[in-house]
Amino acid sequence: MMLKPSRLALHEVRLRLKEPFRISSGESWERRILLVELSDADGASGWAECVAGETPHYSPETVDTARIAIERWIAPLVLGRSFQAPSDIYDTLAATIRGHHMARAAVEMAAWELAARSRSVPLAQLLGGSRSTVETGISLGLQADPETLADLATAAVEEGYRRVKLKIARGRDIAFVEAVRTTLGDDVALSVDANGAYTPNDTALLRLLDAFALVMLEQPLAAGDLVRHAVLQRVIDTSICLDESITGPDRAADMVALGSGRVINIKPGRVGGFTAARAIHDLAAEHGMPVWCGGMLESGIGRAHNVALASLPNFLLPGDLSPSRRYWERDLVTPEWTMDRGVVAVPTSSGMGVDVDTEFLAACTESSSVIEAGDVA
Ligand code: OSB
Ligand code: MG
Repeated sequence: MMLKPSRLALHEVRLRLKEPFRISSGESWERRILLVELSDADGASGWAECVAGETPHYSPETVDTARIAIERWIAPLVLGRSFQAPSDIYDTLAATIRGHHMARAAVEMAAWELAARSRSVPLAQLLGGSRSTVETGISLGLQADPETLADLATAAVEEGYRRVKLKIARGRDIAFVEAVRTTLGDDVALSVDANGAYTPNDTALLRLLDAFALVMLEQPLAAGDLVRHAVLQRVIDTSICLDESITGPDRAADMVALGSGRVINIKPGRVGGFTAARAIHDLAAEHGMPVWCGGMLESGIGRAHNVALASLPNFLLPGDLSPSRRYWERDLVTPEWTMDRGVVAVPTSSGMGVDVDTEFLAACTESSSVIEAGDVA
């Protein structure tokens, strides 16, 4: 079945998180969320969420750069053309545009959703998913003191989360992790995420984390530091997981070749979309390397895409897939995402499995623009 996108609508939505979320590289509260609605001439449409942030703290891309990239360079390559499959859109964009992975991913993932809806199959099935539920972990932001963090971690375990991830930063590391491990006991799966806060000079400090039986240490060094991560992995016991470093299948292959870590956090929106996410998943599986699905404080639209991807077989560790009510007073989709005893159900209805609440979306929309095939011919 051919894919022929003819119209792309961008909706920028403002949605305030229930509380600020702090990581080592910055804080997020008032989210600006860029949504892509891709339609074909038959009137079918697919949705996706761009995971670029408001500021270039996590990655060089932002909501503003993504909008420019989509309007000027990506939409003209996609609208009015025919593609055999969504992966052809990935190939076209990858061959023509350097960088802008998050902007490219938003359009590619909307094409996957459009393809799933057109064929009346669940997105998870189209992607090759094999599970009906996905285990969920929580990512806890930086807190002022270890006791507050330990209380939040305790509450998360009581809610049913299958893994607790703590954000760490310079000066908010060892004592914080120790307090949480002591409070939770040894049976809870615990991990930490530094978002690139450290350098090789911190190796002695990072080795102290080996005492806490962590499932993994996520992104201790900067995104470009694949070689330095490999050196670090040789001298610490804790498995390194890479997030920011893995911008596509090429970087995943480099990680495997260099030994820069043992686990990959796959966020489809970071790696250029589902085609790349699946390639990384397959490569990791070939090397016996577990992967899991991270989050980017998405609305229920981005979450739907993450849940669909996380249903693939080598997603062996719980994902950062908290339910809607953890982040939002009201989500942009119906039904909202829920978690039952630490698992999220993979939708079985067509497409991403949830519907955009168009009335609420309109109420939250700051600006929209539409690009049609004719505009770019
Ligand atoms: O590093 O995984 C990260 C949020 C924003 C930017 C980067 C990260 C995160 C999270 C939150 O950890 C995950 C979520 O619950 O969406
Ligand atoms: Mg991370």
